[in-house]
Formats: sequence, structure tokens, C-alpha cells
Amino acid sequence: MTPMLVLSTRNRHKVAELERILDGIAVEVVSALDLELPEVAETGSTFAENAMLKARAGFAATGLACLADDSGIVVDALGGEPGVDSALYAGTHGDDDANLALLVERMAGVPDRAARFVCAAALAGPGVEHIEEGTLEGVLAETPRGDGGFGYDPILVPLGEERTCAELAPEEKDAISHRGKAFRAMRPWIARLVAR
Ligand code: ITT
Repeated sequence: MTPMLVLSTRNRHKVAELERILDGIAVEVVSALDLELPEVAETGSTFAENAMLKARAGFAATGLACLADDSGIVVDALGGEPGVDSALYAGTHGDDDANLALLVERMAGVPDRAARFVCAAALAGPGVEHIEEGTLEGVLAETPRGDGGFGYDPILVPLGEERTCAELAPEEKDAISHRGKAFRAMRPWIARLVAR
């Protein structure tokens, strides 16, 4: 029987990216949305803490090995904001359009445009807890461009690119993204866990 792995996220965009990034691992992936798991309070002060809170909650609720992602955008000129609060920057959790609009407004005319996407991936399963992190360095465009991806993708231009993340093909984003790096580093841990 194929082992099951729970993705402890309620964000459909993340589920789609993670299914692509984890493709080829011999596990059947189900999401917190599929299982209708309750929302987890993100009370940690770092991406890693919040990712592990979500992974542990998924493992506790299902008894199945569980992967979670906590991620966001860190902007130097804003002292690291919105950071772990990226999903509720403008006040309503997951309102991508309002969050993006607020960041565009706060960064209007600001010369230092350095920013990065950060992702902490957490795995919690029987006798195993592990964290991997990935970042994607870039600069903020003045005006959002592109309709791919989600969240802050239309404003982050990866270093060495002229396009925003929302103008990249999904596979191009996966190859360089914070999420791609963190979850590819997690693959051997997942493989070891399901091989037991
Ligand atoms: P779960 O907690 O259920 O996984 P969430 O959307 O609430 O879903 P987070 O708390 O990790 O997830 O918040 C992540 C926010 O950071 C998300 O709302 C996006 O606005 C932003 N974000 C994360 N990854 C991104 C990416 O690859 N591209 C653009 N924005 C991203």
C-alpha cells in the first residue's frame, strides 16, 4: 500500500506547488483541505516555529506523517516586514490582493528595494521532526506584473531575472523558489520516513 503523507496547508496555491515539487516520491499526498483539518494558530515568531506548529498539529490530528510550509516575504527597507505576518499584512488572513496593494503602497518611491521570499518546511512523523529552509533573493518592482503564481509573486523580481515571479512559468518558479529549495532538501527525509 502506498504510504500517505499529509500536507498541512489550507492554501491551494501551495498545495499545487508542493505536489509538483514532491512529484516522483512514492507517497500519496493529501492536504489539510482534503481532510478538512482545523486551522492552526500561527503563534510562533519565526517561519520555522510556525511551520513546525502546523506539521505537529497535522500529525497529531491524523497519526500520519505530516509536512507543513510557513512562508512569506521579508523586505529590508521595512525592517523585515511583513515577514511571518505576510498572510495577514493588510488585516484579513490570505487576502492576497489587499496584502500586495499595501506592500506596493508602503514601498512607493523607496530606493532600497531588496527583498526575499523565505520558506520553512517542517516534517513531523513517528519519531521524526525536521526543518529545512529556503530563500529566493530579489528586488521589488514598483508596479506588480504578471498573472501567474499567487500572493506577492507579481512584485518580486528574482536576482538575475527581469521578470517577476508571476511572469515565470510554474516550473521556472519551482526551480529557483524558496519553497522548491526547502522541499527538495526535505525529500530524503520524507523518503527515509516512508521507507520504514
Ligand atoms: P497555510 O498556513 O495554511 O499553509 P497560508 O497562506 O496562511 O497557508 P502562510 O501563513 O505561510 O500560509 O503565509 C504565507 C503568505 O506569504 C501567503 O499568504 C502569501 O501571501 C505569501 N507567500 C508565501 N509563499 C509565496 C510565494 O511563493 N509567492 C508569493 N507569495 C507567497
